[in-house]
Amino acid sequence: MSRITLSRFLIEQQRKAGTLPPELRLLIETVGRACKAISYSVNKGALAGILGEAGTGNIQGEAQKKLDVIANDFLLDANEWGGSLAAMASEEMELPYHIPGEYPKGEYLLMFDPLDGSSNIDVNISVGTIFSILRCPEGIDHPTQEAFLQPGTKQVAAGYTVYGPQTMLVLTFGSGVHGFTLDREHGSFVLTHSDMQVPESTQEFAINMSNMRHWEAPVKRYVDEMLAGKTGPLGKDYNMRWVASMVAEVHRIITRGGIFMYPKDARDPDKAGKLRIMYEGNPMAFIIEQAGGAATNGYQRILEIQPQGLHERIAVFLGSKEEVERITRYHQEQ
Ligand code: P6P
Repeated sequence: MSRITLSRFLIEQQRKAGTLPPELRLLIETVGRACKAISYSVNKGALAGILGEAGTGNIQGEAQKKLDVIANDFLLDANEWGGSLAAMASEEMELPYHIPGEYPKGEYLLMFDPLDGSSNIDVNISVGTIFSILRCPEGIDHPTQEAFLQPGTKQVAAGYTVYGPQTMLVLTFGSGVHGFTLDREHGSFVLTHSDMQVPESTQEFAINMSNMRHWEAPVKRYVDEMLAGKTGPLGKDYNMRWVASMVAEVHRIITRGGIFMYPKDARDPDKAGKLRIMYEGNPMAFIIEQAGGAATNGYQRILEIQPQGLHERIAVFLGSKEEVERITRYHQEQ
């Protein structure tokens, strides 16, 4: 069977009536190229002297790792000149990045978390890049953050690249979810997982249990029922995972099922949760829903939430439909 590279897949999707406009295809290919460069750097690690702290902080008030900054720069450098974008926004930057005057602008807005889970880098555990693509509202030549503040249902494409034992790019533009594995010998992403589907039921959950004393009642009820196992109300035993890398959790869930939870908790009552809606919640929710799963903030679909700020945080419950529906019901019943 001939190998279908990312470029070939996207060109063939573009040929199908209206599934992928040329400019969007080019943009996705460019993001893929930037992720390849990030993968090569992540894989070099200490050999390239790029582990450890950068000595700088980001808008989130987090200490940046050297690779956070490198990954962010790769994505900016790869995408600023192509002519597809009106602007970019990143977890690592307070304000949107405007396309330099010497380059043409395009109709899309690109948002990304350049290296999610970066606390795992120095201990050699999987990390990833998450990206989300919106259309820039008509008539806006100099997009401020307001242009980005669109609900997740407006996304035209989203994806992540997980830098694990394999480097995999997983992508949707509204016609299902497709996975590509990086072939380092040829330097190309090759289609290896067509039309990925999240199993509707599961026996595996992912949450940081050390925060249990801070959870709200519906989350405590839900997790207690799973911990009760076969003799409990759910009548089955569950297993638990926590990688502290959302991209790795989501990839496991889209591959074999599960539920990922990062709830609001009492540690910081003013925060709706830890994860950011624009470049973590929305892209992952789009991917999971396109793969037949569900994604809510405990009360509503994440994709329907109207964001109020570029770095707004939300609670996230996503994965196998049966489980997300149950914990969402518990929130609604309280
Ligand atoms: P905690 C990584 O920092 C991240 O944003 C997600 O990738 C991950 O799921 C979560 O935070 C881990 O958070 O509180 O367990 O370290």
